[in-house]
Amino acid sequence: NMSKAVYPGSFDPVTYGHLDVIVRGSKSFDEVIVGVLQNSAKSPLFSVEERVNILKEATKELPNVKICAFNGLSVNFAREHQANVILRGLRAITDFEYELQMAQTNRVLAPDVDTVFLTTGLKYAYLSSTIVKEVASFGGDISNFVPPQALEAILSKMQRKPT
Ligand code: COD
Repeated sequence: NMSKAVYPGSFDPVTYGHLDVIVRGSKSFDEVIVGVLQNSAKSPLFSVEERVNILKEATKELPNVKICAFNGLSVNFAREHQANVILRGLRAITDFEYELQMAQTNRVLAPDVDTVFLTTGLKYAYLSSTIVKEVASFGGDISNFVPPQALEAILSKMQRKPT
């Protein structure tokens, strides 16, 4: 009986904080399926295909991690993949209310799917895709925040050459 978790998110783009959750999740579950949300209310910098490709490159050393795009509800995505766990990362108290509300809603929608939280490695706790994009937009160095594949993608999107 395989233990499978889905890890849904926007990943616009993936940061070292997300990767920390993916790597640790891949040690606790037989398989982790990262779900890249397509129908986001936020208008993303990267298309879903770009976000999927960046994640695929950044996780290619992890054999039990798969990357998929998804539409609609996270719980349906979990069920489609026969996963009974939704994996999420908790950075700080500010994440908690939103995450708790989502987990409780998902519990009602799908009582068979549980949400499991990993607390972030302190090294990456402050990171968010939004902050990374802001720093990059002003020409700041983001190489400590995102894996090389995401760095390259951001720089080419913003028409800047790596320094
Ligand atoms: N360290 C650790 N964890 C982190 C870090 C970090 N530095 N940065 C982000 N994370 C965690 C986040 O806390 C989150 O758990 C996950 O990584 C993904 O983060 P994001 O920001 O890329 O993704 P979100 O939060 O925008 O994803 C939202 C969903 C796509 C999961 C949500 O909108 C969703 O499920 N949508 C589908 C519709 C649905 O089912 N809605 C929920 C019903 S209540």
